[in-house]
Amino acid sequence: MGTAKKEKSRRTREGNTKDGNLRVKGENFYRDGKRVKFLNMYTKGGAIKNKKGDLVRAAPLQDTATPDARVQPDRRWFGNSRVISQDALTHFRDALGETKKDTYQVLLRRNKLPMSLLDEKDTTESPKARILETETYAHAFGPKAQRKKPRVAASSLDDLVKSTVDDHKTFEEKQELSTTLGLMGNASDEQDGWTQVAKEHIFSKGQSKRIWNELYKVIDSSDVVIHVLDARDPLGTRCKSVEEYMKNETPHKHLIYVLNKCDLVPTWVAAAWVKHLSKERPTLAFHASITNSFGKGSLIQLLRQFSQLHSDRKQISVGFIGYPNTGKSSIINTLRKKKVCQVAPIPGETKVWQYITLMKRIFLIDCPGIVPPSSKDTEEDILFRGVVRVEHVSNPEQFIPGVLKRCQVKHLERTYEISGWNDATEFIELLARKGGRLLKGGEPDESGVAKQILNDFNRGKIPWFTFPPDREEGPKKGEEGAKKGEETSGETTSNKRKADDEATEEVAKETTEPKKVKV
Ligand SMILES: Nc1nc2c(ncn2[C@@H]2O[C@H](COP(=O)(O)OP(=O)(O)OP(=O)(O)O)[C@@H](O)[C@H]2O)c(=O)[nH]1
Ligand SMILES: [Mg+2]
Repeated sequence: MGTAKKEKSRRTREGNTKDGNLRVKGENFYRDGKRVKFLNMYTKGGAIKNKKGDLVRAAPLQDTATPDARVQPDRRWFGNSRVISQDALTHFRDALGETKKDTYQVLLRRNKLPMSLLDEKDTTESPKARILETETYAHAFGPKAQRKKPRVAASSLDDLVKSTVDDHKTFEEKQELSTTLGLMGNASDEQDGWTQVAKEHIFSKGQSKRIWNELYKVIDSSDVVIHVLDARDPLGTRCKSVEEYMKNETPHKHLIYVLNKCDLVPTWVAAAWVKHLSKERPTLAFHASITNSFGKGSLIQLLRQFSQLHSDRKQISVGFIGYPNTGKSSIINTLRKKKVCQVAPIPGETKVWQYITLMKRIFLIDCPGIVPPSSKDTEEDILFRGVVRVEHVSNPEQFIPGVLKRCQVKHLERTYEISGWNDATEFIELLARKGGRLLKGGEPDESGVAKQILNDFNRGKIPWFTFPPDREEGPKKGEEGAKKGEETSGETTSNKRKADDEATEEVAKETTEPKKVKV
């Protein structure tokens, strides 16, 4: 203890420079001036009144008189305000809108701009669109009606019908999305206490609250979200509601598509799907395999670019989301070139989210498969997306006509080496006889064989794919060669695979000690 000066120099000497009361001899070092004032507010802070009860001095913060305040004239007060003309603002808004729409451009440092002022408001939400506010009921109808002619945007009846149909479609889409968005994990297509079709419990897999919570955790922690799609049915395995959620709630996160299992479809199909999906988001074709992958180099390159975009951050996290069994964990294993995540040909293999280090600055997050609840999807749709474990399906033979419809006869003949069936029952019987799967009395084991077929279908043993939009007729001229390759991804891939291997080596160099954190 000593004088303030001495005490201060002692503290500097000892490296204890944090602010606080200096303990000076003879002074009250428990309370400083600020604290004393604060405490006085409690003890002496009441209003002072005279004998008659008139207010002499109001309590702190209760004074109604405006204090004499004067703003010091200083040009700095006006330094930051900028005025721009309406034209310039419109031009800026247009340019901003374009950039935001373009998925290949990224808007950086959003929080430096007054985004809410610059965003164009959605016109459908504006009060002008609400008819009763612009034109009251009494104005249009009744004895005092003043309206001569209704204002209709369409010029002809056909136009009106078309716009009504369009409106209805958008309304239905919006409603469909809002049910899935609102409940996310609270799935039930029950309306007014009754359900249209009693769905088996297994067809609601991937919709539980627990899974959605995992999804939210992954989205919250990621800067880049990779939506993994199955190349055989990209639109079926797209989670529209999650995309919508991300567009509204987390517009600053990057969402990209990866079309996995490209080895199971002809090259022209994969190329057409990539072209189609690229209109909406950056899309990459991928084949997940530790030894013989495709598209790995481009994916790593893309992730590098993202990490460079956010060079101010210490690291970026990349989340993998999508339907169960689309190969999310397999892609992570491919990128790391070793088995870091559990992979299985059954849906629901990944149960909880999981962090994996790819490079010093890039982390990957594996997410369990999700299935957005939809009232439109039939059990067949859900089953053929590989969401359900086939062994739990009761009466699997009811889905075999669906398999026959989706697959070409020649592919089925080649896979099972049988021919000459007319319908699903005959097909199952032929197969059962060939494989010797018979029950007592020579009856074919229908359900066992049907389960086998469904498994083969989902695991890619039977070739099938959905046609890309506008390409139902098959490959174009230049793509014929690719079609010969059918089940492989064609010749061009071999060159690219070389590039992939180079990228792998780079990752191997950069990867730090494998660090796997299970949360
Ligand atoms: N042919 C082929 N099969 C693949 C490919 N990627 C993954 N698979 C297979 O698909 C199955 C499912 O892969 P997973 O990585 O477990 O899928 P997931 O998306 O993690 O599934 P969940 O954890 O259930 O959500 C495995 O049997 C993989 O071998 C691919 O590119 N081509
Ligand atoms: Mg997984």
